[in-house]
Amino acid sequence: MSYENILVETHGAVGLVRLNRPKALNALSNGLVQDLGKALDAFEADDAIGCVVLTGSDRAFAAGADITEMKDAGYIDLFLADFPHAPGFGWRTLYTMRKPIIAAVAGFCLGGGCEMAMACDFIIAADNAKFGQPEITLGTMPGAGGTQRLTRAVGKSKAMELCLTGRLMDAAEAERSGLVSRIVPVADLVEDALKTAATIAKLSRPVVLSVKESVNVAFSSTLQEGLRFESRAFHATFATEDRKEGMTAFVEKRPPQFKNR
Ligand code: CO8
Repeated sequence: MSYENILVETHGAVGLVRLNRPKALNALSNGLVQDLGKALDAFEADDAIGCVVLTGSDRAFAAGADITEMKDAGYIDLFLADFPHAPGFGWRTLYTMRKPIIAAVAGFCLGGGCEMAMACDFIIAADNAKFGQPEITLGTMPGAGGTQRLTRAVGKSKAMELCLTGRLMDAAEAERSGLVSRIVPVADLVEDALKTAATIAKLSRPVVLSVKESVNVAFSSTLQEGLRFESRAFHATFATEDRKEGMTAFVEKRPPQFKNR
C-alpha cells in the first residue's frame, strides 16, 4: 500500500515507518495519523514482522499536532470526535499495538510528536534530538498523553517545568532524566534502531508480547498486582515450546531456534 504522509519499508522481520511531511516538520495532520494507523495495523497483522520502528527525518521526528489544521477546531468538534483517542484513529492503534514499537527520534520531537514518541515502547534518541511540550505557548496543553506519560517518565518536577514553560530539553537531558533509553549519533540512528528491532524480532514472539504487556502493567497497577501479573505471565512461558528450546539450547551450547509457539 502507498501512503501520502509516511514512508513504509520492511527490513527482514522489522517494519519501518518514516513520518514524511518534511515541509511541515512532520506535523501530525489527521491524514498522517490515519496513514500511520493503517501501516501499524498492517504490521500488526503480518506474521513475518516481529518489531516496528517509527522515525521521522534528521530535522524532525514531529513538531507536534498540525497547528494550521487545528487552529479553527472548536471544543465540540474535538469532544464529539473523542480526539485523538477515537476508535480506528491512528493514536488508538499505536496505544493498543501488541508488537513492540521503537521510536527513533532525531531533531524536533515536540507536543504531539513527543507524545507519539512516548506512546512507543522505548525511545532511542539521536544526539540532535530536542524534546518538549510547548503547547502552553499556543494557549493549549498536551492532549495525547504529555502530562501523563512525561510525568511517569521523568518525574513530577521536570514534567511540570516542561509542560508549564514549554522549555525544550536536549538529548543529554532526556537521557539523564530517563525519557530515552540511549543516545546515538544522528547518522547512525535508523540503522541502530533497526538493529535493535531485529534483535527483538528474532526472539520468541509470544514471550516478547508478554514482556511488553507485563512492563505496561507497571503503569496501571499497584506493585502487588503487578508482581502477581508478572508471575502469571512468567509461569505461562513454561507452556511454550520456545521456553523449552531456549533453555535446552543454552545447556547444549547452541543458538536457540524459536518457533513462536
Ligand atoms: N504544525 C504545522 N506546521 C508546522 C508545525 C506544526 N506543529 N511546526 C512547524 N511547522 C511548519 C512551519 O510553519 C514552517 O512552514 P513554512 O515553511 O510553510 O512557513 C515549517 O514547518 C518549518 O518550520 P519553521 O520555519 O518554524 O522552522 P524553525 O527551524 O524556525 O523552527 C520549530 C522549528 C521550533 C519546531 C517551530 O517550527 C515550532 O515552534 N513549531 C511548533 C511547535 C509546537 O508548538 N508544537 C506543538 C503543537 S500543538 C500540539 O502538538 C498539541 C497536541 C495535542 C494532541 C496531539 C494530536 C495530534
